Amino acid sequence: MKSLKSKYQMAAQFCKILPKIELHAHLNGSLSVPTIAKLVRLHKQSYPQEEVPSATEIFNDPKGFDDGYAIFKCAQALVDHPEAVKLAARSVLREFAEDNVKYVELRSTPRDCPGKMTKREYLLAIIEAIEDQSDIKAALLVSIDRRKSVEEADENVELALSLKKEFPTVVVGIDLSGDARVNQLQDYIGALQKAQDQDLKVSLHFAEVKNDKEIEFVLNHCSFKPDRVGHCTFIHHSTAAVGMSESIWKKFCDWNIPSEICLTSNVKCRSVESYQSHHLPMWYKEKLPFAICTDDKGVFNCSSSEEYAQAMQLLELNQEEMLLLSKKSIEYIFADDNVKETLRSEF
Ligand code: 6MZ
Repeated sequence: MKSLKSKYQMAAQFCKILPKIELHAHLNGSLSVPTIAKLVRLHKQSYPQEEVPSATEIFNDPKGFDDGYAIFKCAQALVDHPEAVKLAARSVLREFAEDNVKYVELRSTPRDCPGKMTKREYLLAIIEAIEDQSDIKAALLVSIDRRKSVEEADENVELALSLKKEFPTVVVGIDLSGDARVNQLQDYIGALQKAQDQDLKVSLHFAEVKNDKEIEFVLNHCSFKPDRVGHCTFIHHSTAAVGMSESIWKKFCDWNIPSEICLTSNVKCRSVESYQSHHLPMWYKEKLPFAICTDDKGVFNCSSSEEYAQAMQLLELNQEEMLLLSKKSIEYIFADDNVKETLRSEF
């Protein structure tokens, strides 16, 4: 009998060479230790009068959502001018490529840093990094932070729509993210619907924390339907605990919208107790569409290969089944059919 550890190591070796798709990666959560070191140096050179976050703040191993959000804040303080944004995006793209990821959708919240860059310049820097490289196919989702106002959400959608006109193959969608314990998702539906009406795809952080009101609102909405949903932790009646009815799970299954599954993120944020108790097997059992994603590979110290390996072990899949699972994710990307066709032939 092989030990769990050696089984995982075998899975990890295989998943390293497996061609992969990454559909849920927040730019400033994906910065590796070497990238952070480069960003610190750049910041000290560019703005010597400003303080940079300390190593203990930024390299903290998160033990819940609050720790995670504190680390994002540090990373964002370093990525506050176009040169830093470009450095961050280039490094993240290169690292995914080195991990044999063939297509990545980066998502990021545009930030206006007075005297340093506008939101448009922020996004242009990421677009430039995407266009400049040939190691990996990549696209961008413009994020809306639910901690910010609805007016800001509208502003981000407008910006995304205007950049989509200039860079139609790069700017492909909108993401609603940010601390799921703050504000209500319901208020942002108008902005999301506007984006979708004008051909931007929408990915929604959904049921990342227990919030039956939000879940039911979205599932019962008569006109708005996201194109993908992230996390979906508190949807199944067994994970949702008290109060969530079986009919909600049934509705979610009938919806059949692809989920972005982020195993390590959920474990480290403590929204699930362990990999073994993760909700992913229920998706597999019900044949629901999903993609394995990293969420924030820097903050949660993980990689695409490792996430795929965790899934391989949890679902007890063989190599053939794993290749099939990875290949299936191509169907859920927001880029157009030409990109899908090229990826299908590469896998
Ligand atoms: C919700 C998350 C997140 O946009 O500055 N973000 N939102 N749930 C999560 N799960 C842990 N992980 C990251 O990247 C950092 C931002 O992405 C969102 C948060 O709004 C965070 O501030 P960008 O590139």
